[in-house]
Amino acid sequence: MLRGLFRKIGGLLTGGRQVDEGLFDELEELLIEADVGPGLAAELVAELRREAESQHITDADALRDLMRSQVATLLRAETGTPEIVPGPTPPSVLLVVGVNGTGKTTTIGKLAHLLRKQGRRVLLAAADTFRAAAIDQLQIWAERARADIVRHQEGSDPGAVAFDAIEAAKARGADWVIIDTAGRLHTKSGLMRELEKVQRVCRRATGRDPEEVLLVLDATTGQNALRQAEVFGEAVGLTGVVVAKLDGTAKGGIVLGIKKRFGIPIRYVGTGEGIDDLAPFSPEEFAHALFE
Ligand SMILES: Nc1nc2c(ncn2[C@@H]2O[C@H](COP(=O)(O)OP(=O)(O)OP(=O)(O)O)[C@@H](O)[C@H]2O)c(=O)[nH]1
Ligand SMILES: [Mg+2]
Repeated sequence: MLRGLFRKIGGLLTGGRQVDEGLFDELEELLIEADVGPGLAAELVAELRREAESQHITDADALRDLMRSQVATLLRAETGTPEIVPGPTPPSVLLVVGVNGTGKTTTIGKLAHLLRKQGRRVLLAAADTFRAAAIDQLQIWAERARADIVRHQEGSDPGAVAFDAIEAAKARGADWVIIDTAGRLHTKSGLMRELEKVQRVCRRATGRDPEEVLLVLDATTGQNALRQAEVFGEAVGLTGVVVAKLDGTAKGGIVLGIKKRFGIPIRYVGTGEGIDDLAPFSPEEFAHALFE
């Protein structure tokens, strides 16, 4: 699924090449190129160098195995499971946030489908009221995934949509409410406040925090993703990240940076535009894909 994510790195650590300083330098360059970020790339390579020395590793194949386990360890979620877990009583609430066009609405369609396949009743809340087209787009996903939807008019209050959706979910016995929100520039504080309001409304309707606040990141945006995670994290307290569009890039490095810097678990990865193109994130698979 993630094949070729880091093609060049895979090419570097093969073919019985000897481990020397030049190899570590090249590796660091390639990690930076793959959006791992200069600081983290240097850190990873320094640690790899130390381990390689202490284990007397001299060929690239063994170094590759060492790096795979290093990366898998970094990515393993210390807290909780990689997949979403429902709250104590239904409905559980999943709030989806992120900047414009990262893949929020598409991810919601895929998630609804995933939960439906597990026999859960799902209700989508069209709290991206900014454009009529956004509401229609969510409606189409609801139909595809066989989920319910609560929608209001274009331009209506997103908080009111979230509240009505949760009330409808209670009445209909839905297990999950997934709230779509308008993409927003993380630099616009007014819009960030609006998001906080939606979250407060959720608390009022259920008496607890949303089970999940998922930030959807576009894998192709590079290091700016870190800034997005920081700002959305401050505003609404993220519980997890979905990295969408991993199929469209050879630069999956932000996954490492996000986990390392914020400790937020990567819950799912998006690998295409289809309804089945979402998979629970696997650190082992990701570490393996580094060198395929
Ligand atoms: N290749 C690929 N395309 C994706 C993926 N996820 C979403 N897309 C595409 O990215 C584009 C934007 O997706 P949306 O789901 O509308 O993004 P959004 O975050 O809801 O956008 P706004 O509501 O405008 O902020 C669409 O063309 C999707 O088909 C993915 O995992 N892989
Ligand atoms: Mg959208």
